[in-house]
Amino acid sequence: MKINQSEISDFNQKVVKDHKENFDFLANKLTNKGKDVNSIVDKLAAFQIAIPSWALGAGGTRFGRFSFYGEPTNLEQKIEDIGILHSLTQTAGAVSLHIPWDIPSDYAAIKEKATALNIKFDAVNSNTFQDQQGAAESYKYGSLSNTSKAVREQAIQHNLDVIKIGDKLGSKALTVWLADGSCFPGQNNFQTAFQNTQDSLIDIYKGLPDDWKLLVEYKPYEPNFYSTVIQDWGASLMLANGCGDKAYTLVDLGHHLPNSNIEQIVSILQLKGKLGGFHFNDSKYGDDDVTVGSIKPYALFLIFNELVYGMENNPQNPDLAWMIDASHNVKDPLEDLIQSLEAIQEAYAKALLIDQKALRTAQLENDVVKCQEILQGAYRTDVRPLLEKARVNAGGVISPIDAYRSLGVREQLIKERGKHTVATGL
Ligand SMILES: [Mn+2]
Repeated sequence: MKINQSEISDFNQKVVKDHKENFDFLANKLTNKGKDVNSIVDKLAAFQIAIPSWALGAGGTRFGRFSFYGEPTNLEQKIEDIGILHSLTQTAGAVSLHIPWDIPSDYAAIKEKATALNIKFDAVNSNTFQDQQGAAESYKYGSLSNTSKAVREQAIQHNLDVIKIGDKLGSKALTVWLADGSCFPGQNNFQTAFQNTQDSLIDIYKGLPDDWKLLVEYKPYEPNFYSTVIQDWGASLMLANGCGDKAYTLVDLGHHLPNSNIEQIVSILQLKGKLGGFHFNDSKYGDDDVTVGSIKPYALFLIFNELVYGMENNPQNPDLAWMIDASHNVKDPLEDLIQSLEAIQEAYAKALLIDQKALRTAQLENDVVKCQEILQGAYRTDVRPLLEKARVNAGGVISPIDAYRSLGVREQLIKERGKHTVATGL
Protein backbone atom coordinates (compact mmCIF):
# COMPACT_ATOMS: atom_id res chain seq x y z
CA MET A 1 0.00 0.00 0.00
CA LYS A 2 1.13 3.53 -0.72
CA ILE A 3 -0.25 6.81 0.61
CA ASN A 4 -0.69 9.36 -2.16
CA GLN A 5 -0.28 13.10 -2.01
CA SER A 6 -4.01 13.84 -2.40
CA GLU A 7 -4.82 11.77 0.71
CA ILE A 8 -2.24 13.81 2.60
CA SER A 9 -3.58 17.18 1.44
CA ASP A 10 -7.18 16.13 2.10
CA PHE A 11 -6.24 15.21 5.65
CA ASN A 12 -4.23 18.39 6.21
CA GLN A 13 -7.12 20.48 4.94
CA LYS A 14 -9.22 19.36 7.90
CA VAL A 15 -6.70 20.39 10.58
CA VAL A 16 -4.77 23.20 8.94
CA LYS A 17 -6.69 26.00 10.67
CA ASP A 18 -5.73 24.80 14.16
CA HIS A 19 -2.17 24.19 13.07
CA LYS A 20 -1.81 27.67 11.61
CA GLU A 21 -3.13 29.36 14.76
CA ASN A 22 -0.80 27.32 16.99
CA PHE A 23 2.19 27.83 14.75
CA ASP A 24 1.71 31.58 14.40
CA PHE A 25 1.34 31.97 18.16
CA LEU A 26 4.55 30.03 18.86
CA ALA A 27 6.53 31.50 15.97
CA ASN A 28 5.67 34.97 17.17
CA LYS A 29 6.76 34.19 20.71
CA LEU A 30 10.03 32.64 19.57
CA THR A 31 10.80 35.42 17.09
CA ASN A 32 10.34 37.96 19.88
CA LYS A 33 12.95 36.02 21.85
CA GLY A 34 15.38 36.34 18.95
CA LYS A 35 14.95 32.83 17.53
CA ASP A 36 15.20 32.14 13.81
CA VAL A 37 12.07 30.01 13.47
CA ASN A 38 12.55 29.17 9.79
CA SER A 39 16.01 27.83 10.38
CA ILE A 40 14.74 25.61 13.24
CA VAL A 41 11.96 24.28 11.00
CA ASP A 42 14.48 23.60 8.21
CA LYS A 43 16.76 21.72 10.61
CA LEU A 44 13.84 19.57 11.77
CA ALA A 45 12.86 18.77 8.17
CA ALA A 46 16.45 17.79 7.34
CA PHE A 47 16.76 15.41 10.32
CA GLN A 48 16.19 11.87 9.04
CA ILE A 49 16.13 8.75 11.20
CA ALA A 50 16.68 5.22 9.94
CA ILE A 51 14.07 2.55 10.65
CA PRO A 52 15.54 -0.88 11.29
CA SER A 53 14.20 -3.66 9.09
CA TRP A 54 13.36 -5.74 12.19
CA ALA A 55 11.07 -3.13 13.75
CA LEU A 56 8.14 -3.38 11.32
CA GLY A 57 6.64 -6.42 13.01
CA ALA A 58 5.59 -7.11 16.57
CA GLY A 59 8.47 -7.84 18.92
CA GLY A 60 8.45 -10.46 21.60
CA THR A 61 10.09 -11.46 24.82
CA ARG A 62 11.43 -14.84 25.83
CA PHE A 63 7.97 -15.54 27.25
CA GLY A 64 6.11 -15.12 24.02
CA ARG A 65 5.18 -12.97 21.08
CA PHE A 66 1.81 -11.59 20.08
CA SER A 67 1.34 -10.77 16.42
CA PHE A 68 0.00 -7.43 15.31
CA TYR A 69 -1.64 -8.62 12.06
CA GLY A 70 -0.86 -7.52 8.55
CA GLU A 71 2.87 -7.61 9.31
CA PRO A 72 5.31 -7.44 6.37
CA THR A 73 6.60 -10.89 5.39
CA ASN A 74 9.46 -9.87 3.13
CA LEU A 75 11.90 -7.02 2.60
CA GLU A 76 9.78 -5.42 -0.16
CA GLN A 77 6.85 -5.11 2.23
CA LYS A 78 9.10 -3.78 5.00
CA ILE A 79 10.34 -1.04 2.67
CA GLU A 80 6.70 -0.30 1.80
CA ASP A 81 5.92 0.11 5.52
CA ILE A 82 8.81 2.55 5.91
CA GLY A 83 7.45 4.33 2.84
CA ILE A 84 4.15 4.78 4.70
CA LEU A 85 5.98 6.16 7.76
CA HIS A 86 8.05 8.46 5.60
CA SER A 87 5.16 9.83 3.55
CA LEU A 88 3.30 10.71 6.75
CA THR A 89 6.19 12.03 8.86
CA GLN A 90 8.87 12.94 6.28
CA THR A 91 11.46 11.99 8.90
CA ALA A 92 11.95 8.26 8.24
CA GLY A 93 13.97 8.54 5.04
CA ALA A 94 16.29 5.59 5.67
CA VAL A 95 16.29 1.86 6.40
CA SER A 96 18.87 -0.06 8.40
CA LEU A 97 19.06 -3.69 7.29
CA HIS A 98 19.66 -6.64 9.53
CA ILE A 99 21.57 -9.46 7.89
CA PRO A 100 20.77 -12.35 7.49
CA TRP A 101 17.09 -11.61 8.31
CA ASP A 102 16.73 -9.24 5.37
CA ILE A 103 19.06 -10.22 2.55
CA PRO A 104 17.61 -8.84 -0.70
CA SER A 105 16.80 -11.48 -3.30
CA ASP A 106 16.75 -8.91 -6.10
CA TYR A 107 19.06 -5.97 -5.38
CA ALA A 108 17.98 -3.85 -8.33
CA ALA A 109 14.29 -4.22 -7.47
CA ILE A 110 14.83 -3.38 -3.79
CA LYS A 111 16.92 -0.34 -4.65
CA GLU A 112 14.33 0.83 -7.12
CA LYS A 113 11.53 0.42 -4.60
CA ALA A 114 13.44 2.32 -1.90
CA THR A 115 14.43 5.12 -4.29
CA ALA A 116 10.82 5.54 -5.44
CA LEU A 117 9.82 6.00 -1.78
CA ASN A 118 12.75 8.34 -1.12
CA ILE A 119 14.38 5.91 1.32
CA LYS A 120 18.15 5.52 1.66
CA PHE A 121 20.10 2.52 2.95
CA ASP A 122 21.76 3.44 6.23
CA ALA A 123 24.14 1.29 8.31
CA VAL A 124 23.90 -2.48 7.87
CA ASN A 125 23.81 -4.69 10.95
CA SER A 126 25.52 -8.06 11.27
CA ASN A 127 24.25 -10.89 13.44
CA THR A 128 26.57 -13.21 15.33
CA PHE A 129 24.26 -13.53 18.33
CA GLN A 130 22.31 -16.41 16.78
CA ASP A 131 23.32 -19.57 14.97
CA GLN A 132 22.14 -19.71 11.38
CA GLN A 133 20.78 -22.89 9.85
CA GLY A 134 23.52 -25.07 8.39
CA ALA A 135 26.35 -23.00 9.89
CA ALA A 136 29.51 -25.02 10.56
CA GLU A 137 30.30 -23.31 13.87
CA SER A 138 28.19 -22.20 16.82
CA TYR A 139 28.19 -18.81 18.58
CA LYS A 140 26.98 -20.29 21.84
CA TYR A 141 30.23 -19.30 23.56
CA GLY A 142 30.90 -16.15 21.60
CA SER A 143 31.66 -15.05 18.07
CA LEU A 144 34.44 -12.51 17.45
CA SER A 145 35.81 -13.23 20.95
CA ASN A 146 35.53 -17.02 20.81
CA THR A 147 38.53 -19.08 21.90
CA SER A 148 38.13 -21.16 18.72
CA LYS A 149 39.80 -19.69 15.65
CA ALA A 150 37.31 -21.44 13.36
CA VAL A 151 34.37 -19.72 15.11
CA ARG A 152 36.08 -16.32 14.95
CA GLU A 153 36.82 -16.80 11.25
CA GLN A 154 33.20 -17.67 10.50
CA ALA A 155 32.03 -14.55 12.38
CA ILE A 156 34.58 -12.34 10.61
CA GLN A 157 33.53 -13.72 7.22
CA HIS A 158 29.87 -13.03 8.05
CA ASN A 159 30.68 -9.38 8.74
CA LEU A 160 32.65 -9.14 5.49
CA ASP A 161 29.65 -10.62 3.65
CA VAL A 162 27.37 -8.03 5.29
CA ILE A 163 29.65 -5.23 4.06
CA LYS A 164 29.36 -6.61 0.50
CA ILE A 165 25.56 -6.71 0.72
CA GLY A 166 25.42 -3.15 2.10
CA ASP A 167 27.83 -1.92 -0.55
CA LYS A 168 25.52 -3.13 -3.32
CA LEU A 169 22.69 -1.07 -1.80
CA GLY A 170 24.60 2.13 -1.09
CA SER A 171 25.11 1.73 2.67
CA LYS A 172 28.16 3.42 4.13
CA ALA A 173 28.51 1.83 7.56
CA LEU A 174 28.60 -1.52 9.33
CA THR A 175 27.24 -1.72 12.87
CA VAL A 176 28.64 -4.50 15.02
CA TRP A 177 26.83 -5.42 18.19
CA LEU A 178 28.19 -8.49 19.98
CA ALA A 179 26.32 -10.64 22.44
CA ASP A 180 29.72 -12.08 23.41
CA GLY A 181 30.46 -12.37 27.09
CA SER A 182 30.08 -14.84 29.92
CA CYS A 183 27.24 -16.01 32.09
CA PHE A 184 29.33 -17.04 35.10
CA PRO A 185 32.47 -15.91 36.91
CA GLY A 186 35.52 -17.78 35.70
CA GLN A 187 33.91 -18.78 32.41
CA ASN A 188 35.99 -16.34 30.31
CA ASN A 189 39.46 -14.94 30.46
CA PHE A 190 38.59 -11.23 30.08
CA GLN A 191 41.90 -10.32 28.43
CA THR A 192 41.79 -13.15 25.89
CA ALA A 193 38.17 -12.34 24.99
CA PHE A 194 38.95 -8.65 24.53
CA GLN A 195 42.12 -9.27 22.50
CA ASN A 196 40.36 -11.79 20.25
CA THR A 197 37.60 -9.25 19.66
CA GLN A 198 40.12 -6.54 18.80
CA ASP A 199 41.95 -8.83 16.35
CA SER A 200 38.67 -9.94 14.73
CA LEU A 201 37.46 -6.33 14.39
CA ILE A 202 40.76 -5.36 12.75
CA ASP A 203 40.22 -8.15 10.17
CA ILE A 204 36.69 -6.80 9.49
CA TYR A 205 38.00 -3.22 9.37
CA LYS A 206 40.48 -4.25 6.65
CA GLY A 207 37.52 -5.24 4.47
CA LEU A 208 35.81 -1.86 4.87
CA PRO A 209 35.55 0.29 1.70
CA ASP A 210 37.37 3.64 2.00
CA ASP A 211 34.20 5.69 2.44
CA TRP A 212 32.67 3.36 5.04
CA LYS A 213 32.56 3.50 8.84
CA LEU A 214 32.70 0.71 11.39
CA LEU A 215 30.33 1.40 14.31
CA VAL A 216 31.08 -0.51 17.50
CA GLU A 217 28.04 -0.83 19.78
CA TYR A 218 28.34 -1.64 23.49
CA LYS A 219 25.99 -3.10 26.08
CA PRO A 220 26.61 -3.93 29.75
CA TYR A 221 24.65 -7.18 30.05
CA GLU A 222 22.14 -9.44 28.32
CA PRO A 223 22.04 -12.03 26.85
CA ASN A 224 25.13 -12.75 28.94
CA PHE A 225 24.56 -11.95 32.57
CA TYR A 226 27.99 -11.90 34.20
CA SER A 227 30.13 -10.07 31.67
CA THR A 228 29.92 -8.61 28.19
CA VAL A 229 33.10 -8.23 26.12
CA ILE A 230 32.18 -4.73 24.87
CA GLN A 231 30.37 -3.62 28.00
CA ASP A 232 30.68 0.18 27.87
CA TRP A 233 31.77 3.19 25.84
CA GLY A 234 35.32 2.88 27.11
CA ALA A 235 35.68 -0.66 25.75
CA SER A 236 34.03 0.39 22.49
CA LEU A 237 36.32 3.42 22.12
CA MET A 238 39.44 1.33 22.81
CA LEU A 239 38.39 -1.16 20.14
CA ALA A 240 37.51 1.59 17.65
CA ASN A 241 40.86 3.30 18.26
CA GLY A 242 42.57 -0.08 17.85
CA CYS A 243 41.01 -0.39 14.38
CA GLY A 244 41.62 3.08 12.96
CA ASP A 245 40.13 6.39 11.86
CA LYS A 246 37.05 4.87 10.22
CA ALA A 247 35.92 3.10 13.40
CA TYR A 248 33.61 4.82 15.88
CA THR A 249 31.58 4.20 19.00
CA LEU A 250 27.83 3.72 18.70
CA VAL A 251 25.61 4.70 21.62
CA ASP A 252 22.31 2.86 22.15
CA LEU A 253 20.13 4.60 24.76
CA GLY A 254 19.11 1.31 26.38
CA HIS A 255 22.63 -0.07 26.69
CA HIS A 256 23.63 1.51 29.98
CA LEU A 257 23.34 0.62 33.63
CA PRO A 258 20.56 2.55 35.42
CA ASN A 259 21.15 6.30 35.87
CA SER A 260 24.22 6.50 33.63
CA ASN A 261 24.85 10.04 32.43
CA ILE A 262 24.41 9.35 28.71
CA GLU A 263 24.55 13.02 27.74
CA GLN A 264 28.05 13.25 29.16
CA ILE A 265 29.10 10.16 27.22
CA VAL A 266 27.88 11.51 23.85
CA SER A 267 29.41 14.90 24.62
CA ILE A 268 32.93 13.61 25.29
CA LEU A 269 32.82 11.17 22.36
CA GLN A 270 31.96 14.07 20.04
CA LEU A 271 34.79 16.15 21.49
CA LYS A 272 37.12 13.29 20.56
CA GLY A 273 35.49 12.92 17.12
CA LYS A 274 34.51 9.34 17.90
CA LEU A 275 30.71 9.25 18.09
CA GLY A 276 29.55 7.45 14.94
CA GLY A 277 25.98 6.39 15.56
CA PHE A 278 23.06 6.65 17.91
CA HIS A 279 20.20 4.21 18.59
CA PHE A 280 16.99 5.62 20.04
CA ASN A 281 14.62 3.85 22.43
CA ASP A 282 13.57 4.30 26.05
CA SER A 283 13.69 2.20 29.19
CA LYS A 284 12.55 1.96 32.76
CA TYR A 285 14.75 -0.88 34.01
CA GLY A 286 17.18 -2.25 31.44
CA ASP A 287 17.31 -2.62 27.66
CA ASP A 288 13.52 -2.38 27.52
CA ASP A 289 13.44 -0.99 23.95
CA VAL A 290 10.16 0.85 24.50
CA THR A 291 8.91 3.90 22.58
CA VAL A 292 11.36 6.81 22.48
CA GLY A 293 10.42 9.51 24.98
CA SER A 294 7.74 7.41 26.67
CA ILE A 295 9.55 7.13 30.03
CA LYS A 296 12.30 9.72 30.32
CA PRO A 297 11.68 12.56 27.86
CA TYR A 298 13.77 15.06 29.89
CA ALA A 299 16.81 12.77 29.73
CA LEU A 300 16.34 12.58 25.95
CA PHE A 301 16.23 16.37 25.80
CA LEU A 302 19.47 16.68 27.79
CA ILE A 303 21.12 14.20 25.43
CA PHE A 304 19.91 16.23 22.46
CA ASN A 305 21.30 19.36 24.04
CA GLU A 306 24.76 17.76 23.89
CA LEU A 307 24.18 16.32 20.41
CA VAL A 308 23.17 19.73 19.07
CA TYR A 309 26.18 21.32 20.76
CA GLY A 310 28.42 18.68 19.19
CA MET A 311 26.86 19.02 15.74
CA GLU A 312 27.46 22.77 15.89
CA ASN A 313 30.86 22.87 17.59
CA ASN A 314 32.68 19.62 16.80
CA PRO A 315 33.61 19.47 13.11
CA GLN A 316 36.04 16.70 14.09
CA ASN A 317 33.04 14.41 14.64
CA PRO A 318 31.35 12.95 11.54
CA ASP A 319 27.63 13.08 10.74
CA LEU A 320 25.88 10.49 12.85
CA ALA A 321 23.95 7.40 11.80
CA TRP A 322 20.60 7.85 13.61
CA MET A 323 18.37 4.83 14.09
CA ILE A 324 15.36 3.80 16.16
CA ASP A 325 16.18 0.54 17.94
CA ALA A 326 12.95 -0.33 19.68
CA SER A 327 10.60 -3.26 19.95
CA HIS A 328 6.82 -3.15 19.95
CA ASN A 329 5.14 -5.82 22.01
CA VAL A 330 1.67 -4.39 22.51
CA LYS A 331 1.38 -1.51 20.03
CA ASP A 332 0.89 -1.37 16.28
CA PRO A 333 4.58 -1.22 15.19
CA LEU A 334 3.94 1.61 12.74
CA GLU A 335 2.08 3.71 15.30
CA ASP A 336 4.84 3.05 17.82
CA LEU A 337 7.46 4.19 15.30
CA ILE A 338 5.45 7.34 14.53
CA GLN A 339 5.40 8.13 18.25
CA SER A 340 9.15 7.55 18.47
CA LEU A 341 9.86 9.75 15.45
CA GLU A 342 7.74 12.49 17.00
CA ALA A 343 9.53 12.21 20.36
CA ILE A 344 12.95 12.43 18.71
CA GLN A 345 11.96 15.51 16.72
CA GLU A 346 10.44 17.08 19.81
CA ALA A 347 13.62 16.63 21.86
CA TYR A 348 15.69 17.95 18.95
CA ALA A 349 13.45 21.01 18.52
CA LYS A 350 13.59 21.81 22.23
CA ALA A 351 17.38 21.48 22.22
CA LEU A 352 17.53 23.89 19.27
CA LEU A 353 15.64 26.44 21.40
CA ILE A 354 18.34 26.54 24.08
CA ASP A 355 20.08 29.90 24.11
CA GLN A 356 23.64 28.59 23.90
CA LYS A 357 25.19 32.02 24.31
CA ALA A 358 23.22 32.83 27.45
CA LEU A 359 23.98 29.35 28.80
CA ARG A 360 27.69 29.87 28.23
CA THR A 361 27.58 33.21 30.03
CA ALA A 362 25.66 31.73 32.96
CA GLN A 363 28.18 28.86 33.14
CA LEU A 364 31.13 31.26 33.18
CA GLU A 365 29.44 33.29 35.92
CA ASN A 366 28.67 30.09 37.85
CA ASP A 367 25.04 31.13 37.89
CA VAL A 368 23.71 27.63 38.46
CA VAL A 369 20.11 28.76 38.83
CA LYS A 370 20.22 30.60 35.52
CA CYS A 371 21.73 27.54 33.78
CA GLN A 372 18.79 25.43 34.92
CA GLU A 373 16.28 28.16 33.97
CA ILE A 374 17.69 28.28 30.42
CA LEU A 375 17.53 24.51 29.93
CA GLN A 376 14.10 24.08 31.48
CA GLY A 377 12.72 27.14 29.71
CA ALA A 378 13.48 25.44 26.41
CA TYR A 379 12.21 22.08 27.65
CA ARG A 380 8.87 23.46 28.80
CA THR A 381 8.08 24.98 25.40
CA ASP A 382 5.42 23.09 23.44
CA VAL A 383 7.29 22.75 20.16
CA ARG A 384 4.78 20.52 18.36
CA PRO A 385 3.62 23.26 15.97
CA LEU A 386 7.24 23.50 14.71
CA LEU A 387 7.23 19.76 13.99
CA GLU A 388 3.91 20.10 12.17
CA LYS A 389 5.28 22.92 10.08
CA ALA A 390 8.42 20.93 9.17
CA ARG A 391 6.26 17.99 8.08
CA VAL A 392 3.88 20.12 6.04
CA ASN A 393 6.76 21.93 4.32
CA ALA A 394 8.23 18.57 3.34
CA GLY A 395 4.92 17.16 2.09
CA GLY A 396 3.89 15.17 5.16
CA VAL A 397 0.84 15.33 7.41
CA ILE A 398 0.15 17.68 10.29
CA SER A 399 -0.73 14.88 12.74
CA PRO A 400 0.66 11.48 11.68
CA ILE A 401 -1.12 9.22 14.21
CA ASP A 402 -4.53 10.74 13.42
CA ALA A 403 -3.86 10.48 9.68
CA TYR A 404 -2.64 6.88 10.00
CA ARG A 405 -5.86 5.97 11.77
CA SER A 406 -8.24 7.95 9.61
CA LEU A 407 -6.67 6.49 6.46
CA GLY A 408 -7.18 3.01 7.92
CA VAL A 409 -3.61 1.97 7.14
CA ARG A 410 -3.47 -1.15 9.32
CA GLU A 411 -6.87 -2.35 8.06
CA GLN A 412 -5.63 -2.02 4.49
CA LEU A 413 -2.40 -3.85 5.26
CA ILE A 414 -4.38 -6.72 6.81
CA LYS A 415 -6.56 -6.81 3.72
CA GLU A 416 -3.54 -6.95 1.41
CA ARG A 417 -1.31 -9.29 3.41
CA GLY A 418 -3.68 -11.32 5.52
CA LYS A 419 -4.14 -11.34 9.25
CA HIS A 420 -1.67 -13.93 10.52
CA THR A 421 1.51 -12.77 8.82
CA VAL A 422 4.73 -12.65 10.77
CA ALA A 423 7.72 -10.40 10.08
CA THR A 424 11.22 -11.85 10.31
CA GLY A 425 13.14 -10.70 13.34
CA LEU A 426 13.26 -11.44 17.03
MN1 LIG B 1 21.12 -0.93 19.24
